[in-house]
Amino acid sequence: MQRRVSLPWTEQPDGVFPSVCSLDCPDQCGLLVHKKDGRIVKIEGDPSHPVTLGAICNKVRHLTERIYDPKRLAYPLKRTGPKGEGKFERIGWDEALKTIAGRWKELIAESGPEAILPYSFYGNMGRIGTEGMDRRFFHRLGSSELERTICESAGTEGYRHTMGGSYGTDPEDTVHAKLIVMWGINAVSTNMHQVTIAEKARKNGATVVAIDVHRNRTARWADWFVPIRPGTDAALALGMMHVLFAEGLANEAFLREYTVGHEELREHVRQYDPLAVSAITGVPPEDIVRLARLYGGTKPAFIRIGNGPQHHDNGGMCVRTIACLPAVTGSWLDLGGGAIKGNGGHVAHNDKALTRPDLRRTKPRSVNMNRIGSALLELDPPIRSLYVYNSNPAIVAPDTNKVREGLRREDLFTVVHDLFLTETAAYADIVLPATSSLENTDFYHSYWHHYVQIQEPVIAPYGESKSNVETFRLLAEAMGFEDEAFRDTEDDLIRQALNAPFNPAYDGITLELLREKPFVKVKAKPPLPGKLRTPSGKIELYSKAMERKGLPPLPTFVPLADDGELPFLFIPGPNHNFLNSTFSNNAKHAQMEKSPKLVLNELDAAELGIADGDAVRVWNARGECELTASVGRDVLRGVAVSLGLWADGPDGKRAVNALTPDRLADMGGGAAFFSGRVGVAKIGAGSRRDGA
Ligand SMILES: Nc1nc2c(c(=O)[nH]1)N[C@H]1C(S)=C(S)[C@@H](COP(=O)(O)OP(=O)(O)OC[C@H]3O[C@@H](n4cnc5c(=O)[nH]c(N)nc54)[C@H](O)[C@@H]3O)O[C@H]1N2
Ligand SMILES: Nc1nc2c(c(=O)[nH]1)N[C@H]1C(S)=C(S)[C@@H](COP(=O)(O)OP(=O)(O)OC[C@H]3O[C@@H](n4cnc5c(=O)[nH]c(N)nc54)[C@H](O)[C@@H]3O)O[C@H]1N2
Ligand code: SF4
Ligand SMILES: [Mo]
Repeated sequence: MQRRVSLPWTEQPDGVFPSVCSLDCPDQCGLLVHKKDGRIVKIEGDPSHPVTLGAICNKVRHLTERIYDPKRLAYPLKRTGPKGEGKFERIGWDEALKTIAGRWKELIAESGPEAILPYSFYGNMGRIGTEGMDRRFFHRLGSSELERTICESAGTEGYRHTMGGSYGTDPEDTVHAKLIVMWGINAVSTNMHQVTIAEKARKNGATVVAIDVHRNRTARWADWFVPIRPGTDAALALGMMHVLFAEGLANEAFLREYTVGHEELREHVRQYDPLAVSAITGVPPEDIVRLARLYGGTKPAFIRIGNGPQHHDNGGMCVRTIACLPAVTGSWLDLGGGAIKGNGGHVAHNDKALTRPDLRRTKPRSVNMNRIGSALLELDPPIRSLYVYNSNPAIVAPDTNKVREGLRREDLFTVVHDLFLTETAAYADIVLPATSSLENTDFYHSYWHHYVQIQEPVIAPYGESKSNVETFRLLAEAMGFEDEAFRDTEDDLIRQALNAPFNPAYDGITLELLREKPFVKVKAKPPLPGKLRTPSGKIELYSKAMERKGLPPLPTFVPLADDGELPFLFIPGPNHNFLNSTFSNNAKHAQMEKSPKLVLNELDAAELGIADGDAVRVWNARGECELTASVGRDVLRGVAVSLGLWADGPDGKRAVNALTPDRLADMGGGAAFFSGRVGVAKIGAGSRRDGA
């Protein structure tokens, strides 16, 4: 297998091609794509990848079925029926581009470019197609700007207040950990190689603890599962700090040298004694003490912080607080200790060169993607056109009934660029077909491990589909934009991204090197010892920056917002066999996942007359959906967990975001998917629909 070949890969009928998984998953696995007679026949892990080592998930093992799914879009479409119904007819790219550019020119003449809004996320993590040519285009257009906050932004901001940015432990080092805490992360499903590494550490005597609201796959695999009430993790972390300080397990030398505010913190956590914390979290006081002793007494201790605690009203503060724990024990200085929330800072490329904010002439209004429904329905002056790519907001955004009401607006001109006719695309005026990542050139880096990689096209574009980069180039041309920025080739864009003088981790990494070596590790340094990018240069246990923003300067437990009186806190998380809504429309993956479940405590279920396997209606004032009850002891009372962002069923009742609030979290404009309340009833048992 060679990377340098005489023919482009697309023109070689047979071979095995090193590739990279493009999905929004921390592992960013190295892949080997097998091609026979011009078609991909098999996708497997690349054993030479230093972190992912040839193991990949089932989702991507079956990716070929998605790439050649007969439902895949092969040409542009124009809507012929009512919005949402999904009736379209085939058109050519010329007509599609002319229609879009024509309509946009009219809208700009009437209302200015801010009437147009892009909406995108990371359906494909390739940087030049997802935060490159697209951003250039919308900067030059002068459109409203989208705040891309749907995933990790509350936690990222919370972590930044403590640690100065997305810098954590190198996951490869965590094999040396003797305690691994999976905190609100379902790593068996969502970060499988962290589990592989933890498994090796466990063979060397490490203990694995899972702190979660659900006895999920990760909790079952862990040595100790600590169930906690949703949204109360900050209290647990503060209770652990209480014990660490009280029992002399705090690392005083580390606190003096590397932190600010430790004296204030020591005083502040006195109030979080195990009894008080137990009342908030539901974790028994003796378990709080045991957990703190285990954490303070084991070296190295590593915490993998997941998305669970931060998809709440108080998510930023929760993550900031958990991130203070390694500072109290000084575990940052132990090889494999510390924490990972996200490691994007280590691999930060030259974003300015890629996105070209200088192409924008005026400061735009900005729209938080978590409020897309309200934005479409309420903004004044209104959004008159929406361009969606790399995302499926009709399924993934909070409060989807509101989102769909917005998408139904007759006066909204909507364009969707995707591989499939998604639930969102069903509302589009024009649908454009997108290539899969294996049909594109792009540049990838993980937000967990420290490797960068490029993808080169393995197969020719499916039908008439086009990549994001090419589509935005064509749109620029149709709009009459003559800037050089739109003439850059894929290779130019990658070179510009790699030329990042502010990040020495990229020194010596060139496109040529990436063409020769499939995986290159950036030269990242551990966050400590050294100077952090916080205002003080140290870990900020007390944050003046937060104080200035009106936030509590010390880590603090803040209860969830009031979401009404319904009995259950609803936690609609992702599932094992889909990647957000991706794969939910592919028969193989839906079959592997079986049915959309609602996990209930057996005592709650008994009170409601619900048995395992019953169809249940879940509702609140925002909407309703129908799921299958999974009854047992996997959640605490008053908690209902659903798994996966399912495509609408025939009756359209499986979309859990019909129930989620579009409130913004405490930091970063983040989403609060997991802070909504619902009622649950058995279907067919005179089910109540109060609150609906
Ligand atoms: N198979 C698969 N892998 C994925 C994805 C997918 O959809 N499917 N999505 C990808 C993406 S985009 C992301 S961001 C990551 C997300 O992956 P993770 O970081 O694992 O985040 P979630 O799965 O959202 O939530 C993790 C866990 O948090 C728990 N949880 C919810 N609320 C709380 C709480 O208040 N406290 C605690 N302690 N736990 C809580 C949930 O029960 C869940 O088990 O996974 C990526 N990988
Ligand atoms: N209830 C609930 N809602 C959630 C979450 C949750 O845990 N619970 N998780 C949230 C999180 S963490 C995230 S990250 C978001 C993710 O939400 P999205 O980013 O919307 O993720 P997907 O549902 O995977 O949709 C990605 C879409 O991009 C398309 N796509 C893939 N590659 C390309 C390409 O190269 N070009 C174009 N034009 N399109 C492409 C795919 O076909 C797919 O339709 O969902 C959020 N929503
Ligand atoms: S989805 Fe994640 S685990 Fe699966 S192949 Fe892609 S990067 Fe690897
Ligand atoms: Mo995400």
